Amino acid sequence: MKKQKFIKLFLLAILIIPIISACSSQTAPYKSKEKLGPQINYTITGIDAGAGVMASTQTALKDYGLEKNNWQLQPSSTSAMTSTLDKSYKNKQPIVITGWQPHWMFTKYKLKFLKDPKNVYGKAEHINTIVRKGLKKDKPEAYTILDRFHWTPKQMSSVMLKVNGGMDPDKAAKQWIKKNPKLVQKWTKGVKKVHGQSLKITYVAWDSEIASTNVIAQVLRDQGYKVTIQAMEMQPVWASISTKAADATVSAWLPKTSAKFYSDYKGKFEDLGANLEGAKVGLAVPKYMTNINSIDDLKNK
Ligand code: PBE
Repeated sequence: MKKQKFIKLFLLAILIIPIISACSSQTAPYKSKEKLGPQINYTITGIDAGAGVMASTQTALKDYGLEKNNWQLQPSSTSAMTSTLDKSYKNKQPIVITGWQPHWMFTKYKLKFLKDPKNVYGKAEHINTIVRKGLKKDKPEAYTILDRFHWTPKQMSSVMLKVNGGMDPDKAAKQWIKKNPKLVQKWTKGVKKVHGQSLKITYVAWDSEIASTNVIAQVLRDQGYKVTIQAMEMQPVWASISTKAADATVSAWLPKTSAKFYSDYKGKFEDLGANLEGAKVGLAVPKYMTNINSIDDLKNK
């Protein structure tokens, strides 16, 4: 008798515990009348620790007095952050993320950047093309095309959305190039084809940089270069250009996000200017969090 009772209780426990924990871990829908902090355990959902937006967010936690009010930044990865965002968004739950544009998350979800009165993240960013010293002399054709490479956030987003939809980045790049012959021609006009020359481009595998790097790599392949692209963390990207282990990167978010590397490697690279303007980095929340519109609101509301 006792044994059967024990087995029944044990089975019941196995059944119930997961349900209870699921319920308890389940964040309730956003309550605009209650303070936000307790609803999300004072946690901002971040990405890879080496990203510039993470460093800026640590600064924001201090400058906005959030750190001393228990707020913390949870490092993870872009994919982990966007899947958490997806779950929260579908259940109208509260969430604060480290966001940036261009990025498909702003197309897929109705998100808003939080106002940043202390200008920690900067108003807008531009993405610059950085090449190794001597590239102009050694590979003038590549140098010219990299110098001319310039497109818009909308154009970058169209490639990113294809990749986010499951298309291979290389294929998405080829499709975009086929659909935008006039613009690509502006980058390659009068540049002679090359043969048997290789080129190495490094980047950080953020969705935005996967799009830009695959597009410029394919344009340079169409010019005759044997192009290899290699993904790595932010600091190694800058080191690869400064040590001439690589020829170029098109992933320098400036003036704030990559400021540290720009000054650390000053004089050891050539900056060819912006290949995209109108980018933005900051803290973002779903628009259904009607009460939260400024970084200050994280503390006060
Ligand atoms: N990002 C995307 C990068 C730059 C590109 C915003 C994640 C960063 O934070 O460094």
